[in-house]
Amino acid sequence: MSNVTVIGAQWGDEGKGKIVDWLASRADIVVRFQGGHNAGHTLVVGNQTYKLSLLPSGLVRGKMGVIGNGVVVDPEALLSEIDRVTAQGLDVSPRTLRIAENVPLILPVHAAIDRAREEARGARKIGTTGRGIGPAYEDKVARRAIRLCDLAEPETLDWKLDELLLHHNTLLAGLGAATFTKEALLAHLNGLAPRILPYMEAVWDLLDDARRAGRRVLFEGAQAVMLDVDHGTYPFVTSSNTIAANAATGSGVGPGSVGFVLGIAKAYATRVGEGPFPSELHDETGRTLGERGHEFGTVTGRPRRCGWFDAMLVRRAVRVGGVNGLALTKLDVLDGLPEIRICVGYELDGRTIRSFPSAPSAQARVKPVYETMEGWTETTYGARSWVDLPAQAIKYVRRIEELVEAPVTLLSTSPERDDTILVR
Ligand code: 2SA
Ligand code: MG
Repeated sequence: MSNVTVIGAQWGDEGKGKIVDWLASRADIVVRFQGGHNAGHTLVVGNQTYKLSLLPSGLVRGKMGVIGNGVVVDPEALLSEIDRVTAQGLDVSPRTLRIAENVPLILPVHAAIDRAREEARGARKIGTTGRGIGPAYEDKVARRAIRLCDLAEPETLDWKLDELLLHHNTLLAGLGAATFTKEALLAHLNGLAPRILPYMEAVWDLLDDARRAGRRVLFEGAQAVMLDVDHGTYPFVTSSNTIAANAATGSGVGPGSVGFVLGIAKAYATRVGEGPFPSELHDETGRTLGERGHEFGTVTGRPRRCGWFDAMLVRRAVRVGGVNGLALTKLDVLDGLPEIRICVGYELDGRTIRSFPSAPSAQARVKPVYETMEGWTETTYGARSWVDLPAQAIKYVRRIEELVEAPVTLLSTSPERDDTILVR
């Protein structure tokens, strides 16, 4: 196996954690390249359930984990996650985890702004995770971010915090929220620095050495294409590029290292937070999907909105994400439904269109166009081979392949790692 990059092909929570875990056993290094502790990856290994936010999933399999420069790291959240999984028996140490020296940090001030802004937006809120992700990325682009390497230089930290607070305290005061003092932030960072600095590394160098040595790298995406800051349903998106191209920029490797791009898609659709969702169901079927699929946010516990598989949005994710093959998850949640629908286009002002519009009011006006298929009565839960699947389920998978114009290469039939069918 060459390198593989895993990305979400819908709005996140497609079950990337399990697939990454399955692939991690075949890789040497697992790299996170974007997002932060807004991500939530659930891994079930035997009778242990690991809920990871910031840590690369490969650590669960004893593989080296790398946090690339494209991530935003909340040092406090990272250290408490390390403590939590260490208590579960994982080995997380500077031997197994490396963090890019140029990674921007999320400070308490970022989460405060994230929440104050969401509150100020009221009905127009984005529905963020409130973790400070957006404000931290803004600081990176605005060239005022505190980066991991700054923790090793007290004099740099001092003037950078002045600059940062000049900006953010003005904003917080404007929003009617409490401001921060430099002393408090300095104490916060200096308290965390001794524990986090030992993980610091020039990961671009480490990853290129790995490439030259023929080691296999797995890039682990968080969130999904429809939440990409450029290609998603803007402004209801996260603040990073979630597509495979960012695996290169977000970790400091050349584009050739991205390798095979595996898009993960759920057999239906879910979304947490606000924003357009043309195939959303507000009826009993929607509630059934949510209950059977245990559709609650890993990080925030928010119930996820549920709906039918939107083939046109996944087709778009395939195209802009550079997806070579899809892993389809949670097919079993559809078991027993008398009929299943697939969104195959949209109706906008009486016209049928295939591509979801970009302008907000057009997005609000589109209606889904469905194709209906007969369901299956048998269970697909835990199936480990293609021949174990009901004929109608196979038909559903094949129809998805045709519509999204990409092959389904993996099928996941339960949270257990071994309940995975390699289709080709
Ligand atoms: P943010 O916090 O700025 O990244 O939020 C912006 C939008 O991105 C969405 N978003 C997510 N959507 C699905 N899953 C995510 N991770 C957690 C999980 C979510 C949770 O894996 O379950 O626990 O609620 C995730 N992270 C960000 C978010 O809903 C906004 O629409
Ligand atoms: Mg998740």
